[in-house]
Amino acid sequence: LSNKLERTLGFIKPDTLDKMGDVIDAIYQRGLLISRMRLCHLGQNDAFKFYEEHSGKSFMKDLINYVTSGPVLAFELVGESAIARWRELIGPTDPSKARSEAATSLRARFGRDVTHNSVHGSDSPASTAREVEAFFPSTGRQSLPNCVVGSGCT
Ligand code: DGI
Repeated sequence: LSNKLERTLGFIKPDTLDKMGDVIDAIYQRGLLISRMRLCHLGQNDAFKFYEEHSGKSFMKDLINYVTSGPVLAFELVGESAIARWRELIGPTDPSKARSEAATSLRARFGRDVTHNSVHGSDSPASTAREVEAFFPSTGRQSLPNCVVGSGCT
């Protein structure tokens, strides 16, 4: 590992957990490493807080229903330019756009539509910091209190 490491936060959305192996393989092939991982079933409040920048948008309800429909597999990735590399690997938000512009991306391969787009990735250092803290809270801080799968794991 070089010393110019960056981290980012990603997760596999509920309907794509059966592609966990393919996603992990793509992460490895892209030269990124998984430093922390957690299976977590988000509650409505957790999901709303995570996506609060989109509150009021027309797609918010569908988004919350989707990401709370089952467990997500969240991970912290490390590597050089990890944020940009992971965003590139996941592809455009809309899988149909991904299929025409980035056919090998994860959203092109596994996304169904713009709501059900299979994976998440932080888009900036600021969102990375906030999102890593949401899934992997610092000692003593309670986060995602409604997370019912994987809570209490060490
Ligand atoms: O960073 P992204 O996940 O690529 O996109 P984002 O942060 O702008 O939006 C978060 C999620 O919200 C995205 O993964 C899917 C959903 N979303 C965004 N824009 C639309 C949308 N869903 C629908 N149905 N329509 C949209 O225009």
